[in-house]
Amino acid sequence: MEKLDRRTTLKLMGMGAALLAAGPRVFAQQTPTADQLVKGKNPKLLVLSQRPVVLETPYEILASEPERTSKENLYVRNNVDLPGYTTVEGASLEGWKIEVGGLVDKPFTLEAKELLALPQSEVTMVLQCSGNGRSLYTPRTSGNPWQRGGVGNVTFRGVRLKTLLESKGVKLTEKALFITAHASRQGGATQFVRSVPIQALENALLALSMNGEPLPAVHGGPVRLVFPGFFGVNNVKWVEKIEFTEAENTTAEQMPRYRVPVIPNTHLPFLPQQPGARYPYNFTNSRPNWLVNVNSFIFAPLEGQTVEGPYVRVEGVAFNDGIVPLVSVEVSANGGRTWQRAELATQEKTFGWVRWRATLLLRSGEHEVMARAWDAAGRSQPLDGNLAWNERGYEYNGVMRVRFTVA
Ligand SMILES: Nc1nc2c(c(=O)[nH]1)N[C@H]1C(S)=C(S)[C@@H](COP(=O)(O)O)O[C@H]1N2
Ligand SMILES: [Mo]
Repeated sequence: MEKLDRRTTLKLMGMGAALLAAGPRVFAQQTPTADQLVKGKNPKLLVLSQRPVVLETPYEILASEPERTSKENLYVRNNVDLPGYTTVEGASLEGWKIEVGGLVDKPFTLEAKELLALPQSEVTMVLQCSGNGRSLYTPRTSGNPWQRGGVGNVTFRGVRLKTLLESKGVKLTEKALFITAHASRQGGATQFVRSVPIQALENALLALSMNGEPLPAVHGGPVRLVFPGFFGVNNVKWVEKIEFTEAENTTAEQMPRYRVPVIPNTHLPFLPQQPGARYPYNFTNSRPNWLVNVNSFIFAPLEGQTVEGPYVRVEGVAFNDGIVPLVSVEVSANGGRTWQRAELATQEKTFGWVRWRATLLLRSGEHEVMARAWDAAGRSQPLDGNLAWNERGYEYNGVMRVRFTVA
């Protein structure tokens, strides 16, 4: 007891001395804003973690950019920081090399700047952390407490991985079942490795730019391997090595992290857990956070707003993995008893989010509106998102509800 007290006293004295020495600035240093952690970010982004850097887009800021998320506002999720890559400015391609190997007939090493001379392709896609919405699970799970702002809609441009392989005359062998990408370890960064199924090669892109500007260093510049339709974690920033492999890699980002429980070889998208229960993750009783599940967000009205009635415009965005088109978004103002179809901006399949809007006739007073998207494969969102509760809090896609007042 006495020992503890003495230690506590000494610690407090130390803190006091530090405060005196540093003056009021010490408070600013203890809670850096997003722009202090990553140059060029909106200072209003929420700092979920300083090291590694994790920044969430506040929901009203996300909703203010319904077409495309700007580099200033896009969320950041580092598991591993790459020292020096903490700005929204681009990063130099000079000297950056990418090794391509594994189960191919001719492994090769590429000077990343060679990519500039190959045909370029563009894709607009949802970049979403599989932990997005995690804080809506109860009881609380492990991991960064994302609300709904671990997501954005961005346009990547670069060279398709397929195009690169063709330009080098490189062929995969039959045993190549996964694409395993490794991030740079320069500056002492620990490894970050992720595997996706070989089918992801179809749309894989070595991205050099985002939203028409050099790919921001913090978002993986100078080169990032993106897989449209796949959750954030699979889109390896600062890519340095691409291997074609027979199996998923076995580092922590692949197992046990970034997975959800399943019954092997069934259609069930996840195996419901007793909320709060632990799970013995292995390669067969769980699957990785790969394809993005169907989701939709209400961007207007926002929670707590007061709007004019009786005709109220409700709008937002919806998306899926881009494998089949979305077919509808429905809204309900009576707790799901009846649903009204919203108008969708497009019914083409796309990796980007699709805007939708509906006009509801609402009397004055308080209302709760829900939105739910459906795709052509019949996939939708659970009314109770907690059904998918899993101990690491991944892949939340419960129907969103917004409460507001009609004047
Ligand atoms: N090299 C590297 N790539 C990475 C990560 C990382 O820590 N290191 N984090 C992944 C995760 S979990 C997500 S959600 C996205 C976040 O992308 P962003 O920071 O560009 O928004 O990057 C993925 N790619
Ligand atoms: Mo993530």
